[in-house]
Amino acid sequence: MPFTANRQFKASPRLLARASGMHYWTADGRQILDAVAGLWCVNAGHGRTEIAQAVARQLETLDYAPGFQMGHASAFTLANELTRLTPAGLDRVFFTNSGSESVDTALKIAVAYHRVRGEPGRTRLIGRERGYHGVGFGGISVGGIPANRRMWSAVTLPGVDHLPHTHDAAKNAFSRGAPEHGAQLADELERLVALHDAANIAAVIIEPIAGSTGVLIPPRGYLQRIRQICDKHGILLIFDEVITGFGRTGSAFAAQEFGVTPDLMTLAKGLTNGSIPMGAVVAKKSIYDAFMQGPDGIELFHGYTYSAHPAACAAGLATLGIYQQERLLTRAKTLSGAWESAAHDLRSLPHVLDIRNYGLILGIELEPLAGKPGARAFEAFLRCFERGVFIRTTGDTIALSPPLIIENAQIDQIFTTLREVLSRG
Ligand code: PXG
Repeated sequence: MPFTANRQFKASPRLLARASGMHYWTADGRQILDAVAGLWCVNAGHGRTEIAQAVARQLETLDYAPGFQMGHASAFTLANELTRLTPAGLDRVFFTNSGSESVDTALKIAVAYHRVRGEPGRTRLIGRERGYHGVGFGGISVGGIPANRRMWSAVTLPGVDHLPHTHDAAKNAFSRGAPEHGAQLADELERLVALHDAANIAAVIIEPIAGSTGVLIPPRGYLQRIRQICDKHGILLIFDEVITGFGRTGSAFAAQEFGVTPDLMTLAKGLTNGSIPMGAVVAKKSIYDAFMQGPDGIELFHGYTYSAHPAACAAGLATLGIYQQERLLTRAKTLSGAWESAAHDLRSLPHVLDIRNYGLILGIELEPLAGKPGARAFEAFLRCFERGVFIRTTGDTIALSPPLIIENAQIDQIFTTLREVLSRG
């Protein structure tokens, strides 16, 4: 089982059987409010019939279409619809099947881009401590989660450095929205450039808001500064928007929310509302064009059997339609005030070290139990689940990211349940 304590789970399984709107139902019929949107992906809520019907229609019409030297119309339609939402200039799309594949694809495009432009020395990649970029070898190499790297440290990619993470509990605890302190941490990138020479560096990849490692919101001005330094040295900037994309922050993408445009962005999850696996890399046209200058023939030796799978394209098109019709991509802005104040009301409960929020994202960091990291938050997860609310924990941080269709009464239910659970200490 993925990232699961197999023996514990099998001793006491938690099986989901059905989902609709804001809720799951367990195999034994209990209704559970979903405060995580599955795993940060079901942004339009569960069981959307428009998506199910579009997928069914697609499978009956064209079940599979090979993507190598062949195409089908919905792949291009989805790419066009998607790039109506992405920042101006980011209008070339490569489809994958997951966030991990999107990350490895983006890293490969970045390195190849410099090579086709005649700068083959630019191969080094820079990630960040506490970054999560999936589980491919590329992703764990630029990622900064010790447990995800430890077993494979001898076989991660060479030529990778990490910027420091931006979490500064001493200065920024209980920040509402973007924290005040830490923009200067971007200058660490200058240090790496001085050390290696820009002529050897291909790209920097960061999550605008780090999700999996405990909800780390970028300090004010940090992303802008990273962008400036990348521009100064011709380094590509990749935003991993697998979690922050599709309305999570209150804008379609974090790039727009923070006013910083990357050169490449990696997407997945919300692209199909979690219904059919699909990811994408969106690139600036100038990157695409660089590949079109070489000899006629295959320009990028990369792709997947299921790139732009027709069922995933149908799901993606139906999903983007729902986001637009229901104005879901900006709904987090409307709700974030209520979300933020309900969240920060938990501040005085026992063992709460920090509460951090942005859009419809929340991290509540708990004091670890002595000698048992993660155990206190996991206990809270189990108690919330017993009380009918599904939360997610990472280490000792509770991470919430509900579907964007959430109503105020459901926000109340989440925080009332958390209050009961955390009050017990
Ligand atoms: N990048 C980012 C920023 C992610 O959050 C991936 C890449 C990889 O995506 P795939 O589709 O290969 O899993 C992710 C995935 C959690 C959690 O609870 C987060 C993810 C996956 C599972 C659980 O924090 N993010």
